[in-house]
Amino acid sequence: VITEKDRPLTPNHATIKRIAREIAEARIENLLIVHGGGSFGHYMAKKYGVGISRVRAGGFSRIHQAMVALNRLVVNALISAGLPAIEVQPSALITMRRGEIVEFRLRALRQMLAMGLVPVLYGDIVPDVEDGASIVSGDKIVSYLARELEASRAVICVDVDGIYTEDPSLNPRAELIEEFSASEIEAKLGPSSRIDVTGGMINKIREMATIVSRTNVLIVNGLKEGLVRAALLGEKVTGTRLTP
Ligand code: IP8
Repeated sequence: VITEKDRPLTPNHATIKRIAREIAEARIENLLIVHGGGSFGHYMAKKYGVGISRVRAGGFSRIHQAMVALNRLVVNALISAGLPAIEVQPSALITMRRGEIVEFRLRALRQMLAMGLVPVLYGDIVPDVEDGASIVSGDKIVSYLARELEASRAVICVDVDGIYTEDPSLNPRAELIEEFSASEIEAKLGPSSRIDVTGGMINKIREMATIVSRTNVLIVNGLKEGLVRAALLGEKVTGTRLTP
């Protein structure tokens, strides 16, 4: 949503600005934002190695720096929209083992939330005690934080209307599923069509499936004006509600 995914290192400035405004208008308390890699992180991860193990330090640095560049655009847009947003660097807080989070230092984050700040995290490349480095997806960060911080709601913003019966960019007859039971994932979902080193829609749902029992998860189209705002406000919107 926030980048042109087929064009390397190309942000979608207008959309970033509009979504920042919508988030600010919803006036949510205890808000935390996580964004993905788009044509910044995924492009660089592909360039320097996918499923990275023992990645060269130079690649680690460049993949991270691409994410910092994208994050800066997001944070600046949020601040311009009036939110007290602050970048929080995942690679400084998270340690993984074989691609799973084994440590996530949360103290500063909890304190920021208590002070009314809006932390903005992102998918990142992080140290991995087995593999040297791993990519942590924004989705994994969302599910981890939703669990630890006991989030009541997660609004997931994507470039389609929600979960479909098939990939809508490949099959125009794909139908939107308004309520999707997380237990049906493996039977119903196929892979994404575009570059996504962390697994596209199916991995997004797999991650969210781990939190649906206590967190309301709603997937909406961030490219359509007003949906993010409405979803944050708890209004009824077109999208997919995830159920246990
Ligand atoms: O788009 C991936 O984050 P995602 C971040 O949330 C990198 O999967 C560095 C590829």
